[in-house]
Amino acid sequence: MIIPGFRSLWLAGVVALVCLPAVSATPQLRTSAPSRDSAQSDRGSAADVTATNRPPNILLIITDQQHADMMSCAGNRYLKTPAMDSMATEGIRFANAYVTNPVCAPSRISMATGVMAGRLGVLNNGERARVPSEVSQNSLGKLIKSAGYDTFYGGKVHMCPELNPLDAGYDEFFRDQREALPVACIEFLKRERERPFFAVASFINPHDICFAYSAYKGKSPRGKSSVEDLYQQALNLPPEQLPPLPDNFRIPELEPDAIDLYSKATAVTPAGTMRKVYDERQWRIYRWIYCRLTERVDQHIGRILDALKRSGLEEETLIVFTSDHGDMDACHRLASKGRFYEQSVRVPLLMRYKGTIIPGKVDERLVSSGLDILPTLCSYAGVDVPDSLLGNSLRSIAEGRPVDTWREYVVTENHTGRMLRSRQFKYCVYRDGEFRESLIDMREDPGEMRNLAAAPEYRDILTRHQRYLHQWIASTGDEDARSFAVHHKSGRD
Ligand SMILES: [Ca+2]
Repeated sequence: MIIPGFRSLWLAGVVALVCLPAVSATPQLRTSAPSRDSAQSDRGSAADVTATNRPPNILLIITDQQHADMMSCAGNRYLKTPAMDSMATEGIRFANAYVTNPVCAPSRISMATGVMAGRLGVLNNGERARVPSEVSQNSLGKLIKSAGYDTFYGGKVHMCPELNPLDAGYDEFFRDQREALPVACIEFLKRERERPFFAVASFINPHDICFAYSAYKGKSPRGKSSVEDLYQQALNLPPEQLPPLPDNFRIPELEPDAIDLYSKATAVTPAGTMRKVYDERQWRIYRWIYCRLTERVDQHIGRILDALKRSGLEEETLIVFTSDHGDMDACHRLASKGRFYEQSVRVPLLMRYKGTIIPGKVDERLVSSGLDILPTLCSYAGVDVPDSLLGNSLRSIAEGRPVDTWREYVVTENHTGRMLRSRQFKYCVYRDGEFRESLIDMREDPGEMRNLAAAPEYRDILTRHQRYLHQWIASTGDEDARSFAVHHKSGRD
């Protein structure tokens, strides 16, 4: 719902600014938003919209298949990502941002709607979403457009017809998702305009890592991928120039059966086959290629950031950066996505808005990229979101205001099962297999090597997490999960 009179208020503000003496039209006009007590209360913030407080431009940058640690600023020593690092240095990095589903279409549908894609009938790529009009009419592009923005969508979409950019609030749609995308995005954001802009730059890489197995097999990768060249380069490198194997390279004991059950031998990246046939060198080559592809997309992002700076728009533009899911990156001898392991479900999430968002902060709270990005952007645009949405705006946290309450857990879903991440533990339950549950102590075992689900001393913690999942099912209408969730037995806690 649009805040009544909102558009005319900020347009009036633009006029007022033009009429003010030059000395008044300086950045100090951008006042801090009023203090709020909880993240819930900064969903759609009418209070922020004053005649002198025009909402910022918004740039949402999305990469494809980049896990949270694929940035130098997250401590990765095997690649250099200066553009991403600059956003982290000048803004906030959410270190525990989880996708709602670790594959493309459902994750992106969530980001575009703020809704768990499973409730729209999509738990895996290839499933057709059923998007009711109350959801599509309140999707990200439409909401931000309703706040009076000029809107642009560039690059990868991969959602459903109802959310095709030109039908979902975007004035313009540019299809290229590689080298031409920064150029088109820069051309859009530099245009003279009276309204603020909202631009989405949705890059394909480092998703081309999907073709590494084709290169290994000597098959030509599809499309415009240059992974074959990278693979040949890597073959000629001395071993010390390849990243080492990850600390959690081993397959965990008591790994739930579903991990192998859902590995298709016919997939472009046949993770189950690679688990068996890749030797250690091949895994290190895989990691090297993944680093280079991530650096490539970082360069594209850097071009956009440079143009923003040169255009003098940096101070009035909010940037949010994330990815749709990660890649297993050789951890547990796995490639690709679709798992509930950290490398698959945890993604980068950076926000920069100079002068407003605290620079250099790292926040550890549990964030859901699919649920929280939409209310966050709407808060900055000054537009209300439907009360039914589960997500929280990240604005108060990003701006350093006290947040009294925050979620106890985030849930990631897919066709194989559910993952529930609490502050200390990660609980997973799968639909199929003899051995269907895992419980990991993420504080003690961040590499997810020890499944505690069958350990008697963790029985109460397991029960508590089973109960959390039942709470989630009841409160979100996740009837699919009810069919396979484990019924908790009475425990002490
Ligand atoms: Ca993807």
